[in-house]
Amino acid sequence: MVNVMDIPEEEYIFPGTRACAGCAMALIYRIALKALGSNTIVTVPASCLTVLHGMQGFCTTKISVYHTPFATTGASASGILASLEDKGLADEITVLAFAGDGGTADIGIQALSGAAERGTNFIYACYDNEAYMNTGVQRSGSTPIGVQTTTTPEGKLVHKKNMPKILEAHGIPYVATANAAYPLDLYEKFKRAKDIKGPKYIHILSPCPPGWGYNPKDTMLIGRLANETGFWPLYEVLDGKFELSNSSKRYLDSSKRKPITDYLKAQKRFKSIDEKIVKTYEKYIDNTWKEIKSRLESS
Ligand SMILES: Cc1ncc(C[n+]2csc(CCOP(=O)(O)OP(=O)(O)O)c2C)c(N)n1
Ligand code: SF4
Ligand SMILES: [Mg+2]
Repeated sequence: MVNVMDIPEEEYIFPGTRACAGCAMALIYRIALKALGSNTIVTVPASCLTVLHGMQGFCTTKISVYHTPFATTGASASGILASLEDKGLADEITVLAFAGDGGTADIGIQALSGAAERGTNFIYACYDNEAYMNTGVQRSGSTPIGVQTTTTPEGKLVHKKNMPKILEAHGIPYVATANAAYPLDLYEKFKRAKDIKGPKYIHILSPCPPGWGYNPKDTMLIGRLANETGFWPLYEVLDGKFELSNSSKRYLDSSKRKPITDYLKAQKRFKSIDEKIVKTYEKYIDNTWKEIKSRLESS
């Protein structure tokens, strides 16, 4: 297990990015780059992460970043890797695709699926702020039920898409969930992914103060509640073997979980939900953990 002293001091993002105060995505990116080091090329589609990098002519990172059209993150990663292979550099340089939930669960899903199926040796990280934030909070396939966005003014009607499961169905060697509020776990997962050959997929919950409607100082608190209520369990699937991460293990016992209302009531995006939606969440969480238990028992 890593501790805070294991995290390298070197920063790969210069201070003063264009991300909002309290942005979890900026923290996730910072930790991921510390885990992967300077021999990394990142490919990024249109998103808040593009904005973080700055206007044309500037770049807030010390590493090479390729800005790719919205739908093409997976395909661009395969292209970068092919070029590195051609130059004999593929073993030295890590290819990291870093996209938002809209760029992953919706418009980029076929390019990602293709890269996973081809066995591209890359890490695909999805920072999931659960909506299209960069363009003013529209719903995505990863927006949870009941959330108010500009395109779901009365609350989204269906649950979020389960992207980690979809990637698992591709039979790739590594799939993990993570959460910006657990940076050591996040660091460890990127480190592990770096040493595995083939496609690796890490799906990270990324609280967003303006999009979720909470005070920027509460990003870690909100992220922790997602785990403590059982809504966002942390786990890894390594070569098909399912393992619950340490920070989520105690929530196998339902009595240890906080009520989901602690999470929902702390964010303005859930302000239109009623008792029926709360019950839907309770059932969703129960089902999620029943499945986790049966996977652990059968492995
Ligand atoms: C083909 C195409 N359609 C739409 C857009 C406009 N657009 C830019 S960023 C964005 C939202 C991205 O959402 P997500 O991937 O969740 O990242 P976030 O903004 O939340 O960080 C959209 C719709 C675009 N750049 N290209
Ligand atoms: S809108 Fe949300 S995800 Fe985008 S930069 Fe601001 S806090 Fe980060
Ligand atoms: Mg998003």
